[in-house]
Amino acid sequence: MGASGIGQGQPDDVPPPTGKEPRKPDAPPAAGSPPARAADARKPAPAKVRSGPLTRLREAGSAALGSGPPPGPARPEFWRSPLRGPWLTAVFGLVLLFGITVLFVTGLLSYAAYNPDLAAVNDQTPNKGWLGFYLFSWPTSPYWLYRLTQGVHVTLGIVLVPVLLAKLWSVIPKLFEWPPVRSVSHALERLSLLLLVGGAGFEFVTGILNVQLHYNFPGSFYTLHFYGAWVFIGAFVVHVTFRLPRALRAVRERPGEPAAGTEEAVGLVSPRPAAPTISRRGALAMVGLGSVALLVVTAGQSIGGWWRRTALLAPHGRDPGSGPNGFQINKTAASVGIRPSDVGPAWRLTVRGPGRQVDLTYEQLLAMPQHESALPIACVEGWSTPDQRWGGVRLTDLAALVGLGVNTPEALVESVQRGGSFSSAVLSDHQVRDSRSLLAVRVNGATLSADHGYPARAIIAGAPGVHNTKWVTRLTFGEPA
Ligand SMILES: Nc1nc2c(c(=O)[nH]1)N[C@H]1C(S)=C(S)[C@@H](COP(=O)(O)O)O[C@H]1N2
Ligand SMILES: [Mo]
Repeated sequence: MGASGIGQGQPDDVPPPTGKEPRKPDAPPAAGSPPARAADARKPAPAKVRSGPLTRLREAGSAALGSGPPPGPARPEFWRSPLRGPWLTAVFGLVLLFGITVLFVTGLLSYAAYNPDLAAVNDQTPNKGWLGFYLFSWPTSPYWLYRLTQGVHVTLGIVLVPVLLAKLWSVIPKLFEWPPVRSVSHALERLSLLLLVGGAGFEFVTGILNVQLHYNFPGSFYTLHFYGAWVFIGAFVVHVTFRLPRALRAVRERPGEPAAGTEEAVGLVSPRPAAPTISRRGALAMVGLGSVALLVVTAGQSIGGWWRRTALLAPHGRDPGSGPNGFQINKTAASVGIRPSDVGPAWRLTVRGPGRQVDLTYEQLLAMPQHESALPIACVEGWSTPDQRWGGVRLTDLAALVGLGVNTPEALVESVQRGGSFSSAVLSDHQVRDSRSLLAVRVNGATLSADHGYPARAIIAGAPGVHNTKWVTRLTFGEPA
């Protein structure tokens, strides 16, 4: 801590000033001090820090020779906000530690919910290798599980944006650290920060573009967001390991920061702070208010029903229409090229099992035992609907048509839709066997609308929306031939 008194005329053994002490906004920059550096802070102050015209001259000379920071953001005194300091950075950091952990876990769950190991058509990242080590067969109960985890993932991701931006703002002087690289370990640390900041930006940007339906990035969203998450979380773990103790120490102290020049303060506390226009707690409250505002205009899309009207940022629109089919539609029939002839009188449901096949007309399907189940649609984009009352035929009853008994195997569900990664899906055996899983022909007492999948669609307990295939024309039970 030898440098803590630099520029403030304090001997080294004087403790750093506390936040209660009045600051001196107009105090001149620490003229004789070299830029505060963590390494310097640990060394005893060299004699030359006594400021004076001679020292200043020497400083100017060494700057000219390239050893000092160039004018501009690399100089600590360039940054003048009196708010920056270990306390504020630590508070934002701890909020992000909690929030990003939840984002990562719910993100991994979202991938698991697709049952990617079951079949190639379910897997958007087939080359994941051991990154899929944690995968498990997605349960059908509780049936609202995906609605919850994905709603939390998307809503929290949006709500954390102000906190992320504030955290980056609070540490921005460090981006311009001088010299940019001091040693091999310092270079490695900076590289990990590049992955951390770049990774965070990448994950938030791809996630938000996806939920806003702007698929304007190269490659598949799933691939980018999945691998990006692993790169980011690696850097995140490294960062938390090194910084958590310091952050915990900082929040236990008062918002007033240690003096400029201490190890904690390096790069954060301005050596030449401007007069404050807001307190640290005030700044924190403003960021919190920003997050709450985003929560209020976002959460409604995951609650659905009446609350959807409050989802000002929902890209699909706030009014899904009225009547039994009046709930959120993802892709309309027209938008994915479903022709009236595909779903007209010529439509057939083909049911295939080992060595057997049955073709049903729409009327024959309606003549089978009809059941009801109340299940939501929960999309990966974070929106969902409250439970809808679906009516149709149990998947197990359809399996029975091709001679399969109680131990119904997994099933490939295919749509009349040509192409598109969501036109087919493989359901696990326990998804098929769940008595709530239907090939639905009705919803809320009415015939399915064209956009909700007429003549028939899959409705699977607990599954993500993407596995509720619309405009179904073929079911293949067991090993696809
Ligand atoms: N054939 C087909 N089925 C599909 C899709 C699709 O694009 N094509 N989208 C899926 C997705 S991603 C969701 S969230 C749900 C949405 O169902 P809804 O439009 O009836 O609300 O349908 C699923 N079924
Ligand atoms: Mo979806």
